[in-house]
Amino acid sequence: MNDILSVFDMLAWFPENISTFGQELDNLFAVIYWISVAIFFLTFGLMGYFMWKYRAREGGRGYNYHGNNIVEITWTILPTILFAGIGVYSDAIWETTKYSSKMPKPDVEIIVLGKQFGWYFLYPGADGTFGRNAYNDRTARALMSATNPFGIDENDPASADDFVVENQFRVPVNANVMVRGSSIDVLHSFFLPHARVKQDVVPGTWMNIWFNLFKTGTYELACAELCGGGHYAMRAEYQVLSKSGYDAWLDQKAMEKAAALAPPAAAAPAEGETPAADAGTDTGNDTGDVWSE
Ligand SMILES: [Cu+2]
Repeated sequence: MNDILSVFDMLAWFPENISTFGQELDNLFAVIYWISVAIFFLTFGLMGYFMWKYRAREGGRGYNYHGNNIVEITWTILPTILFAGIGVYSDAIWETTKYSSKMPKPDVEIIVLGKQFGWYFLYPGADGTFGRNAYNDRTARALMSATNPFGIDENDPASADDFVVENQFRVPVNANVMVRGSSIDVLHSFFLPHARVKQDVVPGTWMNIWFNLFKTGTYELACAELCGGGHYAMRAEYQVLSKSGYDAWLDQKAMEKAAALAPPAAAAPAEGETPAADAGTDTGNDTGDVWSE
């Protein structure tokens, strides 16, 4: 019997669960899945049986049939009870995963922006606090640009260690991670299959997404909303790191940012390396050399 059932068990196709609330979600999924399997065989089995029983026969006569109140009331009430029951059963896990008021106190906060076709992440750095940006201050939206998608106000001292990465998502293990998600163009869906997280991100508003992952490793991050021609490429890997590994990564990023902001003393152009020296390499491409004329 188990061998027969395992043929239909698509639940085995799920990726490994690494989320604290994942098992509860998988149980809900399993209940709905097996109810669907049972109803599928019941309805199609009956349909096949009746097709055979009432098949065309020599001398058979069709007759008009104007419904049956008992049957119609039954097939209205039974699904109503079934769907209401699934609704009540799933409410607890829905509250746990999606209600902002029920989310645990975050250990780590990250801001994510979907874009065609990738993901920008803003980390608060080692101090764990974001400086002024478009998420926490609407007026900072004026600072948003292609090179500053989060509208970070670098004049705010708290912004000094805030850093942005593209398609490089890192979270610590065994921590309540709160992600504030939005999009800079169209609808995207922030999908972490192993973490059992899937949340649409919508331009113009912020969605709260939380999870707590109990296993370190490298996993898949994908966009689960058909968002344009490059949708297929909107995937990346993310890492669940040990606490020390995560802190080391934050320190490394802070150093990289400090180096990038430092005065470019060593990078000063050498003599003879003026823009004019490039003139001879002009390819004739109109969009190439913005410095000419
Ligand atoms: Cu997308």
